[in-house]
Amino acid sequence: MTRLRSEDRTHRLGTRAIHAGRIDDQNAGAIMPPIYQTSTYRQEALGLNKGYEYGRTQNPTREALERNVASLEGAEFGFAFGSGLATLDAILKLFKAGDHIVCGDNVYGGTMRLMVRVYEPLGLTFSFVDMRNAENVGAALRPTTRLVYCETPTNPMMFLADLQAIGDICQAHGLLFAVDNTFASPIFQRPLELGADLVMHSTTKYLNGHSDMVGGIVVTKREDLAERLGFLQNASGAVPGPMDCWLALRGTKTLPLRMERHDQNGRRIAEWLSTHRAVKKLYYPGLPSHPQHELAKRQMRGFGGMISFDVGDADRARKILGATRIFSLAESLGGVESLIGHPASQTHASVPVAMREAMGLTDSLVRLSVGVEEVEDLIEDLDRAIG
Ligand code: P1T
Repeated sequence: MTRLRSEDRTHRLGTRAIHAGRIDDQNAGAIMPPIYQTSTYRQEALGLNKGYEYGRTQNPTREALERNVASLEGAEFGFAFGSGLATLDAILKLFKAGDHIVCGDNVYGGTMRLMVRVYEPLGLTFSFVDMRNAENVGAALRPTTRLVYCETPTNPMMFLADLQAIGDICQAHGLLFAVDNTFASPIFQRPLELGADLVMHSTTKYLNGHSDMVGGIVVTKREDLAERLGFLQNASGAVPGPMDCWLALRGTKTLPLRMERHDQNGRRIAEWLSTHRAVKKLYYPGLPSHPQHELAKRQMRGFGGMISFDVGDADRARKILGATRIFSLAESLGGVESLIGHPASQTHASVPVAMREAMGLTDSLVRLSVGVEEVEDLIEDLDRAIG
């Protein structure tokens, strides 16, 4: 179980991003955390070791990442996994058959697939509700409800959930509250301060920021949850390798800088799209026209680089997706390079069509992950592609 040390709790966010979790390398004084690429550790005698016994159970590079992200989120404990979905898998294993979970109706397609296709057959029950209105959460509660799970902003509709309001409901009913903070990152949103018990990330995205690994992490302040998650991390064993932890950790050092630029570029491009005649609907919480802009300003410090827009015609969307030159057509998000995607056939293909349509996730919806390139180049690229 990886717990923060006192030195991981000092300083401001931008300094923590670089220093929290630091490994004090006695061997050579390496500035960067060593990659402990080892499956096991020499033991001096039976039962006598340096706190490391086996690579699934403990790894110093992994611990450095866990401390770093826990520190950024204002947590005490962190647990890294082999993917964002492996992280959610561990969270869902906190529950047992018969337990009920309330989840946002717009979440990453793979999140819903894991819940409905893997855990529902094992006896967990789920209600998917529109969390733009916190009252829907209260209305969905049952005597067996144990967890409320939400993304905000959501993938890909950029809907927001009022974390404080949902946190209050959870507290009043003794429920756990877990938030997927992948889209905002701890630089722009810190759910633990607003009532969440667990915060998870796909580290594949903004935390790594360079599209060169797949991983996930969950952090918490609560020792009881940490004990259970630490047990599950070892018992189920979906741990990330040390090299991937190192890549994520290298990424978090520049997270504040990158987020600032994603945010600047995101705002500029959203404003530009808002005046484009081909754009029928635009989803970006940083625009005053976003129905939840006031909430966005209240609970987020920036709005980031994720933008979705609807061009009203699937053929037109397909043409745009094939015509950009700087924006690459690809799944995933949060890297320094800009990506363009089609949620209906890519990231959310596993979501039932009726549910997709009800939330506005149409075949003509295009999703942008705006990178950190020169924004004028990005606008020219989109201008050429949208026509
Ligand atoms: O891909 P993985 O690291 O397992 O993370 C899953 C995941 C969890 N939560 C959110 C909000 C996500 O966006 C994702 C993965 N999303 C994509 C691959 C995507 O392109 O949207």
